[in-house]
Amino acid sequence: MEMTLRWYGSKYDTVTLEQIRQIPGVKSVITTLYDAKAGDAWEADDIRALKSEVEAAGLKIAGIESVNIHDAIKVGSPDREKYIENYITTLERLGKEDIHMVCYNFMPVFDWTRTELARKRPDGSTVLAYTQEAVDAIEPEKMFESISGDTNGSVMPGWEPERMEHVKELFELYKDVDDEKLFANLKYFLERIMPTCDKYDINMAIHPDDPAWSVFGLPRIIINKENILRMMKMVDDPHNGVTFCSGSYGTNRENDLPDMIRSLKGRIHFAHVRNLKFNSPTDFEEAAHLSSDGSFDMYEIMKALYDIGFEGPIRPDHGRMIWGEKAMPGYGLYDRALGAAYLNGLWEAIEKSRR
Ligand SMILES: [Mn+2]
Repeated sequence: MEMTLRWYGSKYDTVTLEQIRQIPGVKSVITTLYDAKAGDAWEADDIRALKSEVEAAGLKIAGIESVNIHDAIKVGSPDREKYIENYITTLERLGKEDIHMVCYNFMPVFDWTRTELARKRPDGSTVLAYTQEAVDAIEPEKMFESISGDTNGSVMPGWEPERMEHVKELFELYKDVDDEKLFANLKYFLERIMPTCDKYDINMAIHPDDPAWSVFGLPRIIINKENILRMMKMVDDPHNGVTFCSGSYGTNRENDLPDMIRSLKGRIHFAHVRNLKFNSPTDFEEAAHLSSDGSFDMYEIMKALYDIGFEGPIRPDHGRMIWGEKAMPGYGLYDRALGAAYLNGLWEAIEKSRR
């Protein structure tokens, strides 16, 4: 595996490349053109500029998170062709710059859902949290407003204000889209882009839905082992793969994470590894990466990745906000650096114990 950190670009991130460079074992970043709109073809010059900036700091780009998918592709409207063409152009330009992993998601309307961005934990740190009760009590249009006070001034991925202004219209767009339609539209998209992925050796890595169940009555398909294996078979190309995100699949306590990892051998192209602490099956908060701080066995998760021969980029995921840091919720430097060090430690121990 290749340890990385997510970086939003110097215009948006409070964390610098110089800081990332000093985290032991981190030699590359996962990044994106954060101002690119879903559906745009990325300019080759912008990709090159991003790459030079990262390389000037002594790091590499291990992959892109994310190249977002336009809603027309997800709902399967006739104008999707134009947006698929743009997506293919972006993939070609990334491939030409020697970038070979692209994370994306196929979630309708909301990229991810949390009901609190700064829940206080007993140690005084703050974390993102979710309660089903809070979701059930709120109108979807109010969702953004309800959390926007706690963003520390950051633009949250998938919750861009200009997008949230149109939430009502987005819901209208998805009203006839059920799980089966969403699967069909995903298949159509993948079949169209696979020749380009094969040509440039680009690993597509779908991010699971977060939380891994339907919210606000919207369809959700990338939620469990059955569905993800269906998707792998539906377009049976090694470049059609997965971002294994423990914190997202793990929201559903019925998902056996190490077992899911083992069933996806050869198809996990990217891993997000983090821990959650459950207070009830539908009330959870993000914890430190350490197993004993949350509800997951992080050793078993890393061991499963080791056992399937995982060689792709991996990153610590959302961290707690600690030591007075002010950053995008989940994306401060300190706790993610601790997470990277811990995951590296687990990996070293597993590796040596297997020799
Ligand atoms: Mn994730």
